[in-house]
Amino acid sequence: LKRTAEDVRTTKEVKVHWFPKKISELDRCHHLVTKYDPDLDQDHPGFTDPIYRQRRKAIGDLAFSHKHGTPIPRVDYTQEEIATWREVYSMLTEVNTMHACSEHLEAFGLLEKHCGYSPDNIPQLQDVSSFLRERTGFQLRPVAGLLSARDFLASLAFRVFQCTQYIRHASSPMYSPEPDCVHELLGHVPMLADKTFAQFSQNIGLASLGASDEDIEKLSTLYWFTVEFGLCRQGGEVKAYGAGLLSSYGELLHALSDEPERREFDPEEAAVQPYQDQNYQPVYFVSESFTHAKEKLREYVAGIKRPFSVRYDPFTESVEVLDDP
Ligand code: TIH
Ligand code: FE2
Repeated sequence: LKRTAEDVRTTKEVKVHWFPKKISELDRCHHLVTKYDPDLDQDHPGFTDPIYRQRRKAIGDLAFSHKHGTPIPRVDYTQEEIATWREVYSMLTEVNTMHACSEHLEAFGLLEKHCGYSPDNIPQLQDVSSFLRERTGFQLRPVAGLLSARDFLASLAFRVFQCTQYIRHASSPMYSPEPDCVHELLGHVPMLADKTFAQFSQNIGLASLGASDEDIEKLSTLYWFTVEFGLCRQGGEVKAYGAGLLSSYGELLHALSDEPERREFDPEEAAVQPYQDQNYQPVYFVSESFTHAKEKLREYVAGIKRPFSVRYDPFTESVEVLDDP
């Protein structure tokens, strides 16, 4: 286990991994995982496209120099980027109308009305962030690529969603192995506008602060099978609420077909289920409702051992650390 000089020491003299205590400390939570970087991954659809790689770098640099509390820079998207967006947008709005959960569809209508969601426009993160803040207190912050699980989950504790700003390669509009603005804006953002879902997301984040590497792995797997690939039951039908489904037309149809296995959501089980991150999932978990999923998550989280507890104070946007007696 890696220890740094900044690891905190609780009064019980147990060393705990460093974690942010106030929202501005998220400026330090930007460690990227490079496995899908178009510069390094030969299978990335943009690997052999120097113009794409250059563009990615320019947009990524905006994120690297971002500081909490400053406006998210606006990106002037090219015609080619808008064409990719348009293609996915038209396909997704069609299939999502049939298969997305009601919370997603409701928020999507509002985003079209207030945030510039349309086939011909890639919405700006700053506008979307302001919208979410009014709805659920969530805000966006730009990130240059796939983040480490620890940093990503930590930001959720503060109702901050780290959000990529570049778009997938034009040759692969229907599926991307890594997050991009299509995935964030069409998959995650509508769900983050729902109060119960926002609380569910923050709870996973709070549970992750200072957690052991093993628990981080379990929480990110749990996140994977809910926030990314979760299904739920509504009006006697199975609907999608996971962002990885709502942003990928190909995987959404796969998830609802006879091919994969669908199981009742149980956090103990989902936390240790092996997952697939290069291709479609072989297993999905179905929840009764978000309220139900949130209750189950609460029970699961209560079983995680930490020598302290945390409480979020929305007035100071900081985490209070309480030593357990
Ligand atoms: N596969 C998703 C898409 O094509 O939109 C993107 C991701 C989901 C989960 C991680 S990246
Ligand atoms: Fe995601």
